[in-house]
Amino acid sequence: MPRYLVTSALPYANGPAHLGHLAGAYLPADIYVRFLRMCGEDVLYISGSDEHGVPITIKAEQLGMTPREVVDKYHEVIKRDFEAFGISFDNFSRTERPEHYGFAREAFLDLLKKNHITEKSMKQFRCDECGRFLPDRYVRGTCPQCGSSNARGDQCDDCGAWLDALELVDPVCSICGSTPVPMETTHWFLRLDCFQEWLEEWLSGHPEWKNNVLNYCRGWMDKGLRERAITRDLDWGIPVPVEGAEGKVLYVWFEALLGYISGTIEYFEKKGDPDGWKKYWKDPETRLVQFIGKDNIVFHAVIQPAILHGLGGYVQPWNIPANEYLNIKGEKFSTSRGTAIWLKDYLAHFPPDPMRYALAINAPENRDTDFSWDEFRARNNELADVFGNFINRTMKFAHHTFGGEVPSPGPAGDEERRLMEAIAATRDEMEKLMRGFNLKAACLKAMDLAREGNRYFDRNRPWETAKNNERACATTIYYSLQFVDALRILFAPFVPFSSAKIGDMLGKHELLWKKAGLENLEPGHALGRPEILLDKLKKGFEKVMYEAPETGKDSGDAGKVSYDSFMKMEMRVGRIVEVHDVKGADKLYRLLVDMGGRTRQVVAGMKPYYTPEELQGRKVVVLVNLQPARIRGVESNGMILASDGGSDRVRLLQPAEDAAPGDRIR
Ligand code: B3M
Ligand code: ZN
Repeated sequence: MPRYLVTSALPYANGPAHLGHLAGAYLPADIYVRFLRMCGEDVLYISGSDEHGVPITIKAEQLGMTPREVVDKYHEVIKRDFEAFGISFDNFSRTERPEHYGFAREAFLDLLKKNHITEKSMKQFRCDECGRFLPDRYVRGTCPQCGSSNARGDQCDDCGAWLDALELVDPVCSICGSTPVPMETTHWFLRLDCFQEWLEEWLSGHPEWKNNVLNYCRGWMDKGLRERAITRDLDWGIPVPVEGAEGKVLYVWFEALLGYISGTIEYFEKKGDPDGWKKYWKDPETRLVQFIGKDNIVFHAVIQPAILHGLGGYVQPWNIPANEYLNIKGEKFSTSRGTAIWLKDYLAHFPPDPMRYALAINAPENRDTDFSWDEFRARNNELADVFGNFINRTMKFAHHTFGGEVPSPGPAGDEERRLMEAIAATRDEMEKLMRGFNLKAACLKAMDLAREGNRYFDRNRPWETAKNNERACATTIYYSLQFVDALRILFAPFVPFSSAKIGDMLGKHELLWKKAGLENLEPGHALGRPEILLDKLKKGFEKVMYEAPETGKDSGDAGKVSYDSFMKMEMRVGRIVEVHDVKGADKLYRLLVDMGGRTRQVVAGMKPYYTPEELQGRKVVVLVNLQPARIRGVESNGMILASDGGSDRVRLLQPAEDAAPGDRIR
């Protein structure tokens, strides 16, 4: 009997989860595992926070926090928001754990011993301005493969190419915008080239995989694999376990892939079964299914299999159903770029199921899709009208006409037989689609079936037969209730919260896929109270998400802000420690500001009003939790406050002499 080990890409703990995460690698995985569990399969669903690498250190610098503070904060936020959306991990682990360090180190040393890793010197970009090496996202430029300006030192966001920063066209330092210089440094390389033959053979054994994944891998193979640096000059991450590697850590994409295994080990440790993980990761009966976004294909379908093959004895991915991107106004959702609709902002106003349904039925399974609030409203109202309304009116009849019990039906006619057959046929078609990762098509089938139920109800007019043919009415409501139970089952992977509510209304919670289409509700079975499953939404409903928080109740007029709103703005004392020009910008300074032990970079239009000497060492007031921005290509993390009395009188706010950097302004 096969067992399923399902994973979702480990989200970087550098910000909250957004709709793009959900649509890409988490909702599809959750729909799939819920379905498999309903089929009685042995399933384990593992994910966790990816807590190392440059995405974390850049965020830490932007926020003036330590990397550990960033990951501790966002690991909890991401975990909380996914759970609120019903993403049913068996374990949501994290890579900033000693056990993960140990596992990753062992793997590195094992590969080194087997000569799958070699030490070499290489050129790496360094910024003289910032006085540091620039691994991965610390360099930006134009992608040599697709020409996108969205390329960063290790990967192009648009075409997903895994790059060497030195390949970038017009590279610039992401921090200060200056041109970096290639410098000699030593790193350890995974000898990917040695795996080319084995990988081609292994990949050729998966013709059933999605085309976007296979085409992508084929492109990589055709170019010829070469050895890749899997260590970095960073002080945050897992130190390289080799003498003489001080100041170097394992490349996040090497060790995070091992996070799936260490997260499984953690799960079984917690269950008191320390060897339990082995049957999932070492027994060929396991089907490893990895849900990811398309930008992670190379790491999961090329790098990870090479590592696992090099280690020996591990299962390989059975399928990698990578999704394309969910975009908003044509732009990929991105935490690091701050273009996102955060799960917590959505959940503050709306329930999870309508969004689960909208993202499932519009899933970017084979091409990028664009999210819009209008489309979401249409899907929400479709769910409320077709699915919710049918259930509501059936339940209302069962209560008003049949005293809250399942009525005894008359003999089933053709209509009823056809209805029950339609359920069974949909159940089997959906199973085939789900097992083939065509989750969107499966969702559409379920909604088509729900429409069928409404048509049956309308054709048999129970509101009339209740008055003139109670037996016929009882038959209609009896079969409509069986149909409601079938919808409860078939929609459960997509809208689990609504399915559970229907279970409360029916007094039936068993979730077995094969029972959809059977008459599971006996005549006389007592029913729960009917309740409205979903509210319809009016045009412009989403404004509530973008309005400023409620003004204070006692103010009586808009325009005033409540104390709570004011306190959301975090202002602190800072001291300017460095003043730099910004290339090509005659009004801007790039300032380094000491915030009490940590320095943050802020771009300020102060050049017309102050000389560098007047600014050097000056104490200022900084708004620190302003969304990071890029001004003339230079990262700016915060705002320095000044009074503006017109173009000839702009004066910096001046904290008291004895105020110290880091002091909070209240
Ligand atoms: N942290 C997600 C990303 O590229 C990356 C996945 C790791 S899965 C081991 O946004
Ligand atoms: Zn590219």
